[in-house]
Parts: sequence; structure tokens; C-alpha cells
Amino acid sequence: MAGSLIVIPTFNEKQNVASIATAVLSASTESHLLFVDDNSPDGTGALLDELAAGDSRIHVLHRSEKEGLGRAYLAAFAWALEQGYELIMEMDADFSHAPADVPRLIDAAAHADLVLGSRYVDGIRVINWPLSRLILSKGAAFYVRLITGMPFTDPTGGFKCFRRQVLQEIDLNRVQSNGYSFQIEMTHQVWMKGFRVVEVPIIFEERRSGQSKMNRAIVLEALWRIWRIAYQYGFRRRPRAKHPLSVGTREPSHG
Ligand SMILES: Nc1nc2c(ncn2[C@@H]2O[C@H](COP(=O)(O)OP(=O)(O)OP(=O)(O)O)[C@@H](O)[C@H]2O)c(=O)[nH]1
Ligand SMILES: [Mg+2]
Repeated sequence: MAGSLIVIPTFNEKQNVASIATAVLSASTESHLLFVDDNSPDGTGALLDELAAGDSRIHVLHRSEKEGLGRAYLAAFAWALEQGYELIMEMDADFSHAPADVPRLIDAAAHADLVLGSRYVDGIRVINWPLSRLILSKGAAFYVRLITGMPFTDPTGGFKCFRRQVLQEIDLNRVQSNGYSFQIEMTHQVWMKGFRVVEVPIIFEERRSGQSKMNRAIVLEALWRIWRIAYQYGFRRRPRAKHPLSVGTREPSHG
């Protein structure tokens, strides 16, 4: 049975993939990596195949067209469950998420069903971000909390770690979001099912190279989807009960 898998979706990330693979695998030597490439026109896919051929810890899933982050992750989760990984992480290719933080997220998953890397727990930790981007991100967090009651500081973040059971228990077919709202929708489902979600502070850095895939459509999708996400749970503002498989509900051992 394999341990942890770090999933990195890529679209035109040729400049980043080799260095992120090296950095992540040296920060977390026991982990495996799965890149999910949507047939990037810049040739990222071919480069990923070369990396995978040179290191058995690197895997690649090729998809025929760009269908967004959400679809890429869902395909990766199905693969990860089939392969038997215990922990499944999400991470960006562009060095916004520090490879050195990977072990901290993995460690936190010993006592949580879902670990969220948060830029905003106990302060604001973003480097080189334009103020407009920060306002958008903080505004999204406020909006999500207002409408759904979900109490996390950074619900749009994409640096997180799921326990296997969580991905098995949630209805992945039901997840429809694609952009940032994918992150919100996944976390909301996990939380509403009564799983234990914890936030771990991370430092987020603006991408070093390559192009942003962030656009107006992604923001608009998030704005309306939040309503749908809340509606699906009857606008209930907290989980009903702890999930029986939650690590948070296990009997503490005595002596
Ligand atoms: N497979 C796949 N990966 C994607 C897609 N859109 C974005 N990604 C990847 O998802 C990760 C996050 O996307 P980013 O473009 O960095 O999004 P962002 O962090 O909001 O924006 P910037 O950092 O400003 O570029 C990166 O590794 C992207 O390459 C997609 O449609 N398909
Ligand atoms: Mg990015």
C-alpha cells in the first residue's frame, strides 16, 4: 500500500515542472508525484513523460483537452484511490506553494481528515501579490463564510491534504465546480459530512514564471456557485454530526 501522493495539475508549466518535481521529492522523500496535464500546447506533457521515465516516484496523467482544474483533480483522485494511496495532496506547479511546507501538511493529516494550507490563519502571508489579488482572495473568504457558514480562513486555497477515506466518502460525481470554486466545493462537502478539517499556516508566493490561468470567468463561476453549494445543503450552516470515519472521533487511547 502506497503512502502519500502529491497531485500537481499543469497547463503550460514547462518552465516549472522539472524544478518543482525535484524540490517536492527532496522535501518529502517518501511521497509520490502525479502530474495531470491537459495537453499543454507548450509541450509540458512530453517533458513530464521524460521526468517520469527517469524517476519511478513520478507519474503522469494526460488529458486530451483543457477542462479546468476541477476536472483534472477529479481524474487524479480516481487514479489515486485506485492505486491505494493513503494521503492525497493538492499543490500548484508554479512555486506559489512552498515544497518545504509539504511535510507539515502531511504531518497534520495524522490528526485531521482534511488539512488546508492557509495564507490567512493568524495573519496574512502572501509575497509579491498585487493588492487587488489579495482583496479578491480575502473577499472570497468572507463571502464564502457569509453564505455557507464555513469557518475557514482560506477556502479558495489549493494546497491541501486529504485522507483517503474522505475522498472515498464524498460524492465526487456531484462536484461540478471547475475554478476556485472547486476548492470551496470540495472543502464544503468534506466539512458538511462531519469530517475534521484543520488549517495549517503557509506562506504563499506569487508565481515565479509562466502565465496565470486566473480569469474573470473563474471569479464569476465562484460567485454564483457558492449559492448552489449552500442550496444543496439547504443553507444549513454547520455539519449535523461527526462523521463515523473521522480521525477526530476515534477513542483516545488510555495508558
Ligand atoms: N490540468 C490543468 N491544470 C490547470 C488548469 N488550470 C490551471 N491549472 C494548473 O493549476 C495550478 C494553479 O493554476 P494557476 O494558474 O497558478 O492559478 P492561480 O494560482 O490562481 O493563478 P496565478 O498563480 O496567478 O497563475 C497550476 O499548476 C496550473 O498549471 C487546467 O485547466 N488544467
Ligand atoms: Mg498560481
